[in-house]
Amino acid sequence: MKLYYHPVSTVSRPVMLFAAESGIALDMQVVDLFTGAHYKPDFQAINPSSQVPVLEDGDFRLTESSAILKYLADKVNSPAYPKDLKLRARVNERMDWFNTGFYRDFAYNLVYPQIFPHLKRPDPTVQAGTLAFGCDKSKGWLKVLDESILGANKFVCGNDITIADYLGSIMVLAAEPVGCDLSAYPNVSRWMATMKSLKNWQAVNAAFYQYVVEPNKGKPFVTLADSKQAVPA
Ligand SMILES: N[C@@H](CCC(=O)N[C@@H](CS)C(=O)NCC(=O)O)C(=O)O
Repeated sequence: MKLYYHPVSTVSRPVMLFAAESGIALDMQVVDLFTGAHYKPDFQAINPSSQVPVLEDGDFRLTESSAILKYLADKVNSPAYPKDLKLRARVNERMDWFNTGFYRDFAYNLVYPQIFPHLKRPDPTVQAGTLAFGCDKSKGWLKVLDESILGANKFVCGNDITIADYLGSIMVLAAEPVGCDLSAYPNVSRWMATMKSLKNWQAVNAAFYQYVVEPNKGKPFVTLADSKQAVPA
């Protein structure tokens, strides 16, 4: 199987991490988002949405990180995507929660407009409003993650790791380039420490640290601390 990816991409890395941890061999094909390779006709023929990741399994092509994780897990019969109807529904629920709730507000309304020039709003008032909105919404999502989703559980669907943990933890890692402190969320911090101890975590996230976290160190950013909402009790 072939994976079109970029090593910095937030939605490529969960697939890379899950594949590495599960011993799934993938033919890795970089699509250089930094030089606009995803807008070239040869890649648009593969994914008209001009995005990574894309999985190819023979003549079957699949986009969307969440769908790719589910496909790969089923392909190797992984316990990280349980077969039981209700356990599986819970994994799907958590993945949708990260993808359509947390990630949208945390990454696209708080972190990315500050570190990726093409996602910065051209009008300073709009930029400030976007960040303030993203900040407040993110605090709400993190409170839910900390208290209701994780609580005393080791992972987001209970005490066994699932593909929802691979997806969600890489999304939460987006906190690091802007220096968002997660210590107000002890269960999130504990879960992230567990995920960071995975054998392949460092290798999979090395380019993200090199090209995104390190160059932004020491710069002034709006962080969760700037939210108008009080820190959750
Ligand atoms: N919903 C898609 C999102 C894919 C996505 O946003 N990929 C980013 C990399 S993190 C990308 O390819 N961006 C290039 C662009 O949109 O210009 C997924 O989960 O796979």
